Amino acid sequence: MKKFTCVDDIGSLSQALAEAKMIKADRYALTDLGRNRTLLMLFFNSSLRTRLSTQKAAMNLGMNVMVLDVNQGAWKLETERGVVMDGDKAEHLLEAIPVMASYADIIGVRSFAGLTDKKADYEERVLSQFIQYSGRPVISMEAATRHPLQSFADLITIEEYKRTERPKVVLTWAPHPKALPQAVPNSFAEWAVAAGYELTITHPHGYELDSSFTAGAKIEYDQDKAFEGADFIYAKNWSAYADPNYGKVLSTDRSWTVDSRKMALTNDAYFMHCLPVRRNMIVTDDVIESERSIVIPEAANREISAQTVLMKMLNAL
Ligand code: AN0
Ligand code: CP
Repeated sequence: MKKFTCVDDIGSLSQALAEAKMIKADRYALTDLGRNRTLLMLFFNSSLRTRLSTQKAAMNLGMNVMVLDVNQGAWKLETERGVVMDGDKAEHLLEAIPVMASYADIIGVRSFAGLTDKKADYEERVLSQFIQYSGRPVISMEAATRHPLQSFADLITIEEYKRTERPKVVLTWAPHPKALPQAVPNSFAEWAVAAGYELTITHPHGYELDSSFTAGAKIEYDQDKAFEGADFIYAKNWSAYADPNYGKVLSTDRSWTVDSRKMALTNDAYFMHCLPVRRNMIVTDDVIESERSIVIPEAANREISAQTVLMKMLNAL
């Protein structure tokens, strides 16, 4: 595997899920595979889970790990070509990428959508430069349009908890005070459809996602109706995708917050969220603390999804 950016990059999804299960059964079975191999993790944005779980996964495989927070301690990097660099950016990606690649065997990159230039975001201008110029396998640790390590962990979790072959999974928008990217919902929709789940997406009018990610899902604007009979509720906020409101917060309507009344409409559904979550905006305290909440095992599976991806990349070096 030369890059891990979307569901297609993983190859056979059922095989990858089987490999993940094997890794979870014994995550220290391959401690020699990554010997003398170095993972460089590069963060343009904050992280708790991705940073720790990916580092842990690499250590489980015997890799060396280097972590760099770009823009905090390292030189600020210019990412656009042709800019006269007379501002605060001291170095260009076009020099920084090959330099960093010379120290690493695999590179992980986190670079969120800027949410101002839709074209630049949806062209994945930062991630694609790493793929093009590093000469190394590249892992998306959440890029502008997708968060594949999260979606893979979400599927590992659903496979562990599902009670029917084809569960009804509901991706629900929920309110948040700040503008967030569409990467997590885009990616979750793409992976859930690829897994063959019955996927319903519910959100207020104006929050339609890019249809290339939601093909195969049912869109239901009535949140209560969407929740009926659900086996899994996957909550997430995102900002508007559709023009002219790209990247904007159109609503903070707390009638969309996931609460116990809504959970009671479901088929005793499990509650999922990628975290970090804002309590009593996205979900009420009682729902996230209930025995149906699986947000902690979901986050724990980030180690497993990362280790599966790293194993595949190491095997292909
Ligand atoms: C980010 C997002 O919504 O994409 C990261 C989620 C994993 N969330 C926040 O910035 C709060
Ligand atoms: N879910 C997730 O990616 O969390 P972090 O932003 O903390 O890495």
